[in-house]
Amino acid sequence: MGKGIFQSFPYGIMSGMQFDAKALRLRLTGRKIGCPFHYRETVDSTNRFAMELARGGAPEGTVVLADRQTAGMGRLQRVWQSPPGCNLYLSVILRPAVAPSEISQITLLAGVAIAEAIAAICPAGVGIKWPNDVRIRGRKVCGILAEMATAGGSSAVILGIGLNVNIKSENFDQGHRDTATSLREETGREHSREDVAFLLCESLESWYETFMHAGFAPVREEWLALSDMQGKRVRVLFRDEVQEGTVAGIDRDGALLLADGRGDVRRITAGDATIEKG
Ligand code: BT5
Repeated sequence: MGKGIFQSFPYGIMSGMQFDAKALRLRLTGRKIGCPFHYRETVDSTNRFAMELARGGAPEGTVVLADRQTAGMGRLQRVWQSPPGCNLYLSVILRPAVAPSEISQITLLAGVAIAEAIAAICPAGVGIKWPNDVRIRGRKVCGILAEMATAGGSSAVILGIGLNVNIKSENFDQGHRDTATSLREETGREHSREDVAFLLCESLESWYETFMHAGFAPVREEWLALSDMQGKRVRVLFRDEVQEGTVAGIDRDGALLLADGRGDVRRITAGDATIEKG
């Protein structure tokens, strides 16, 4: 076999295939999430791109999707590994009537919607870890980054989603190779990124409508059913502070509830949670 395709796209067999943005745009036409649809082969960050569109007045439901990001972002300036030809990097513009303090509800809503979409492809082992990870068998398959965009008198939530679809485990960066996974690794086969993206948009649309009509309560209920943290001992690190306890659920606003074993329950609104083994 000559060199070429596998050298320039080392991420999977279908990696040489271009993303069929035209076909996906057609399927999303007329839907609430995914119309309008913007595709770029390369961007620095779809969240940054979507933020610009939102400030320019782009409507709710606008989706930006890229084949590759050169500066994909996690929380707290962390890097989201975003190689070309294998995964999904997308951002959705939403304009819900929620206060900035309630933005975490959108992150949890997205977690539920994504977990359900992924479970349709990979039925076993899908779970959610507070606040923004969707995992399969305890490994991170998807990260979520919700940010607020304000311009003039109006505001928007930029919901960023990075989902590992066809990346092989050996191609993950060293720092998260042992904690990350992809749909391909979990199911033993490649998946059409266009199909997965469509499924995601559909599931997000359905949960967002539920949220707008019935509020956070149904999201919270489903989140608890999908969470793989309930009743487990966790450590939550935020800046230099560590909080430990047993997960007693999430509050009405999305805060994590940690029981300390002496009858006190603390509310945690931000941080990185590690589930203790055993
Ligand atoms: C997140 O941050 O999990 C949010 C990631 C959001 C990425 C999307 S992609 C589309 C949109 N545009 C953007 O620029 N961002 C959003 P956090 O919880 O801080 O997790 C970041 C950590 O996850 C990193 O420090 C690594 O340890 C690990 N990581 C990085 N890339 C990964 C990947 N592709 N798969 C699994 N883990 C990864």
